[in-house]
Amino acid sequence: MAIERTLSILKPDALEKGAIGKIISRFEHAGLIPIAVRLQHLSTKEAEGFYAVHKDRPFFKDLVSFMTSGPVVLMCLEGENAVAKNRELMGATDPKKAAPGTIRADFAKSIDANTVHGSDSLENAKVEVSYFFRTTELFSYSHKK
Ligand code: IDP
Ligand code: MG
Repeated sequence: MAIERTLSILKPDALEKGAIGKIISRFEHAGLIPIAVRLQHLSTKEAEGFYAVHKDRPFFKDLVSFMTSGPVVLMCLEGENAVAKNRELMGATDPKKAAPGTIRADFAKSIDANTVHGSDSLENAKVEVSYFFRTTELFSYSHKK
């Protein structure tokens, strides 16, 4: 398996629940290392641009409105198989369908407010990480045993 980088976003509901630390702790325990972390309140333009692939979906407006309703935590996670591992920890998009023990099963209350975003492929991860971070803002390091 290769070392990959993926984009993680803790959505506004994660911050409102006071769950930043708990969620990041799950990533760290799984060997997904935050190599860039930033709190940001997305503008409508930024959220629309980020979710441009969904622009024709019926939920697009609600998604943008939710993602701009409060600050988010933007993170680049690095580790073995990071893209798939992050998706596994997140659980299914609809928290009602998310496997027990996943972040969405434990924290999310609806498909709109589903607590976390994670890139869905290595290709998209590269695009999404560079949407929010310059390469000079990524600081690689390892966990020592
Ligand atoms: P993902 O976040 O699990 O990758 P996507 O299909 O990429 O799911 O959708 C992006 C986001 O759009 C979801 O996280 C969710 O917040 C929202 N979304 C997706 N499908 C629906 C829906 O059917 N109704 C309302 N919101 C949705
Ligand atoms: Mg997605």
